[in-house]
Amino acid sequence: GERKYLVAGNWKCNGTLASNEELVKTFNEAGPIPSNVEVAICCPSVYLPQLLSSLRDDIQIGAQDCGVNDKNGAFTGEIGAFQIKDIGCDWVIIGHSERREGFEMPGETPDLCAKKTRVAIDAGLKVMFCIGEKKEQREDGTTMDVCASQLEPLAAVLTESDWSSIAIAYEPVWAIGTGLTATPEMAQETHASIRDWISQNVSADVAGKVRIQYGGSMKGANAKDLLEQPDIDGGLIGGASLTADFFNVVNGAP
Ligand code: 3PY
Repeated sequence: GERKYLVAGNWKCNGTLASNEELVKTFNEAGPIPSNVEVAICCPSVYLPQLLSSLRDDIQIGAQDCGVNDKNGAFTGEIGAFQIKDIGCDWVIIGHSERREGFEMPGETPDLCAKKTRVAIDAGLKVMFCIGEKKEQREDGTTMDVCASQLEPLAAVLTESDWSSIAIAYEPVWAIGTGLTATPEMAQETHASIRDWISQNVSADVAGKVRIQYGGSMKGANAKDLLEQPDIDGGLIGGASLTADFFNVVNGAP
């Protein structure tokens, strides 16, 4: 197809200098990356310099979030998109469901996720923008309403050309960290609906070009069946990106 697969690891809050060194060695020795696949690793921000200096050049590197501030300033604890770009990263994940949900703090709103995306794109980063429904919402049949409500504020802050810097990561929340995976057919159906939404609300051209990654317990054992679906253009990989199995996903693209 016209879209290159995008397989990205999301390490979440895992790793130490020592364990990263091991994993980098594993990935660096894992053999060639197929020419129809783009690969990225999004690690905890403190370890970005470690990966930038040690991970093979054909794996891109990204952060897992950025601040909403677009310049230096009094934002204690924040990391600016311009800083992520400054040290040499290509990507940032925005709006992962774990951040939308919140930890000990209130979670991120759809508007905040959209604003961060604007700031990240202006800083020259590419964004993996996560969307997806919770279990009750799938059961209620509102999956696509939820996805649309997350895409609307995004579409509102992007010009048509900005979309070349966006990948959409569809991650059904009930499949994250649970070991449950959407069946390839279920995932394909939602991916097709998301592409259709983009076609209706942005343009057919953008819909044809934008990559829609699947996320949620994707691993070597299920990657091939997912990646064979016509509207699944890659993955955002949690747990399996912390092991050699990540390369089974990379090599699972048809
Ligand atoms: C998962 O694989 O569970 C993820 O959340 C990837 O982002």
